Amino acid sequence: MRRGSLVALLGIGLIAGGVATAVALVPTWLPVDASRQAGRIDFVFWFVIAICIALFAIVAAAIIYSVLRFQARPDDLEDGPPIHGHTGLEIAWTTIPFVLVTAIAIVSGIVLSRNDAQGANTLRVNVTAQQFTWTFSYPEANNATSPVLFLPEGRSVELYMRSLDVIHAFFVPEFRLNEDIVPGLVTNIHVTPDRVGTYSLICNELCGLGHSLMRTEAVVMPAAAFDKWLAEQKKSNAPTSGSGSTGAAAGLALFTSNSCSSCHTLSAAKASGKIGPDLDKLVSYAKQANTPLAAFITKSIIDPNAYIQPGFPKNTMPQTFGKTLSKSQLSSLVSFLVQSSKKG
Ligand code: HEC
Ligand SMILES: [Cu+2]
Repeated sequence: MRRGSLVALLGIGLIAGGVATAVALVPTWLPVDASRQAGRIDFVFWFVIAICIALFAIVAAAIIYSVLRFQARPDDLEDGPPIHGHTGLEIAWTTIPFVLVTAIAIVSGIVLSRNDAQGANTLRVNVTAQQFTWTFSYPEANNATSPVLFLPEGRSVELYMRSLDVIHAFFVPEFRLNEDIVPGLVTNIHVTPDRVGTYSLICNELCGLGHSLMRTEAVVMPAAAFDKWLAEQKKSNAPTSGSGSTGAAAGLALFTSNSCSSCHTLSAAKASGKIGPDLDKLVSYAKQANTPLAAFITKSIIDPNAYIQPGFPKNTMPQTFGKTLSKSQLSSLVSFLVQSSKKG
């Protein structure tokens, strides 16, 4: 090959590689990373991207150079010279990809096993996913529950995840972690948060009409603040303190934490969901169904398909509240709805 051709090939390759590198580096493609796992995942990601950019530069150089250099003149009707392969080239283009893919596999394997390695003093959190809400429960705090995932900075956390109905998936982009939650299985995921902040926690598996509403937050707190929070939860959830608070305030909290507000309108809860009936009109719905108000509400929560409000879809309201709400939670939710709908 002539020297000029080599310089041209190299020049085209450098320009193509430079453009690809700029596209990879200049826009901020990824959210901040907020866990030790995220840093490692990003390393694999950039490792693969770097390989891709190099390959792209080589291929682009060969193609662009060939298109320019080996064009046939309009009056050139000759066949091209017969070529019978090139053993050296074939060995090269088999060996190089083999080495690259093996390198990616090794790097990924190391990262995955490091990401799963728990530190000392792992915090366990039980995660319950259901259409269309998240519940996080802390065994270290007498199983206190929270609709938001609170986590300590710098401590190993193992999440044990269950689904009460269909397949969901746990995803926090800033942690770069995603895991399916499958009915009948307990799946788990390990995370060591390392940046204080509030990140969105998303269901990442289409799970029904309310899927896009199945979001909450992962809040990473400084370790001391988290320990304080956990101790408070532990105290207020102590087995001796009875079945928890009841009454309107508790009902309102349950209404929000069970994501009733994402589907229903209710002025007492400042909710404006449109997927289910307007619960400010419960009094007239109960009359229509010919059932006393409290009994109508209770039945509608534990067995939503027993009576379908005309004009609204069946099998959309979660069928699981009868299982997930305790008796006292159900009764405070019902009395809250009775009170607020009588006002409305
Ligand atoms: C994914 C959306 C969704 C969620 C979440 C949801 N509902 Fe519903 N709800 C509906 C739909 C749709 C209906 C109408 C169909 C039916 O009657 O089952 C309904 C019906 C009802 C009814 C009966 C109203 C009537 O006129 O028939 C009550 C009461 C009710 N929901 C209360 C609640 C409460 C309390 C919660 C939270 C614990 C809740 N819903 C959560 C969608 C939802
Ligand atoms: Cu989901």
